[in-house]
Amino acid sequence: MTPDALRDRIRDTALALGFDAFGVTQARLGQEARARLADFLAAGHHGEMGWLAQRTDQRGDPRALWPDARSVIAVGLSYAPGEDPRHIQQRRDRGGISVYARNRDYHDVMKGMLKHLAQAVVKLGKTSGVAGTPEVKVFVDTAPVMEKPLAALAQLGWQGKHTNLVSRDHGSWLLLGEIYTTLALPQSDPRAGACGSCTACLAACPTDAFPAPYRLDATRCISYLTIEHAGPIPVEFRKPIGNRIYGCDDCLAVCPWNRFASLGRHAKLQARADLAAPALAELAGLDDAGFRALFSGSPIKRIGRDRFVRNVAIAIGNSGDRSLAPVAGRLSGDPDPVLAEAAAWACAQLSRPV
Ligand code: B12
Ligand code: SF4
Ligand code: SF4
Repeated sequence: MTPDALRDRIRDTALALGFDAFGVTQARLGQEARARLADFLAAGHHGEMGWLAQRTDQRGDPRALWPDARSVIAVGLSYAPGEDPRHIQQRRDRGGISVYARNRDYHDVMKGMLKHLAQAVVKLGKTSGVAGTPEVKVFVDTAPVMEKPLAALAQLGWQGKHTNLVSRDHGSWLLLGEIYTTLALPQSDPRAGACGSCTACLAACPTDAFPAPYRLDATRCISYLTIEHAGPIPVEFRKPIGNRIYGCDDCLAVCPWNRFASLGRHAKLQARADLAAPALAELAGLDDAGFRALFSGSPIKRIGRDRFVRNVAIAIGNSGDRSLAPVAGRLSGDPDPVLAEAAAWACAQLSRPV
């Protein structure tokens, strides 16, 4: 089998397994990506995500992570929603959960599929006539891997001004995963696509988290503030957060390339009915056991009840719905001091004259 034919067989297998995007690049990142990572860290834009500043040699170079790696297979799963997720912002007694987190944890979904694809890569590699048994390692999100620049090199799309990968076929709604392999596979053919003069995502950000196009100050991003940040949410961001209780999609949702995306076909990544527009009053009543039961198998489980209900308290403060004042009042006596303070802030917001 020629190397091109081998790559195409792997691509066909990936698509048959349910992946929506596939590409191959060499196990190498340019100096530019490393320099940009260094700039991001030097500016402190990673905030409390100290793990981003560790193992930067491996993050910036696939071969520093695994010296035997020769190629990177990059794949994407579409989670394109059926409607504009920002609609929930009009329903202020409800909480807005970002699109990727409304059902099963994509890490689990993607990892299972990647393992099947990796087995197929080994099998196809062995039958293709290359010497020895090919080796593979699979990654999704949490490893020291710069997934966006690698996916861009593998021609899945390009990094948009909101910094995420934009695909011609799936807009801004692709989740990424990779297989590093010892197989030498040919690079995927280049595909056109670019942001051009568009700046819609930069203008759409409620917290001004983009100091410049292609640069994100994560410490201002609602995704960081509601998911990664453990302490009190700085007061300047509380109003702009609105009713977003886990992550944010505004910069993704405005992208004009989403026009070409058809609804994601993975049932496990489509919104669960009870998480599409959950009532803030009900979420505020969750104790630890209730939280774990509601979010079993969901990525939200990772942040724990206290941080999640802290976010719910901020959303209650922004609801303008005085019937929620007793709910906030109860939470202001919570044993978790960060949650109690957020709830006290919410009470103060709701008692203000309108
Ligand atoms: C840390 C992290 C976050 C942080 C920081 C985000 C960030 N942009 O860095 C926070 C918590 C804020 C976050 C939020 C989200 N994340 Co996130 N996150 C990551 C993670 C773990 C690492 C990203 C990273 O390396 N950041 C460091 C900086 C340096 O990297 P960078 O953004 O690529 O920076 C580049 C640009 O600044 C660029 N650059 C600078 N100047 C210029 C100039 C030009 C001309 C160009 C072209 C580029 C350029 O160069 C840098 C290096 O390439 C990745 C998974 C992974 N292992 O890669 C997921 C990942 C990026 N996240 C993902 C998602 C889905 C999200 C959210 C949409 C979730 C949500 N709905 O709330 C938001 C989107 C917010 C946003 N606009 O980025 C997906 C994105 C998929 C995609 N299509 O790109 C990833 C890839 C996870 C996955 N496996 O699918 N995330
Ligand atoms: S996810 Fe939301 S807060 Fe973060 S950069 Fe995008 S629009 Fe801004
Ligand atoms: S909204 Fe516009 S600028 Fe932002 S990523 Fe999409 S095309 Fe690029």
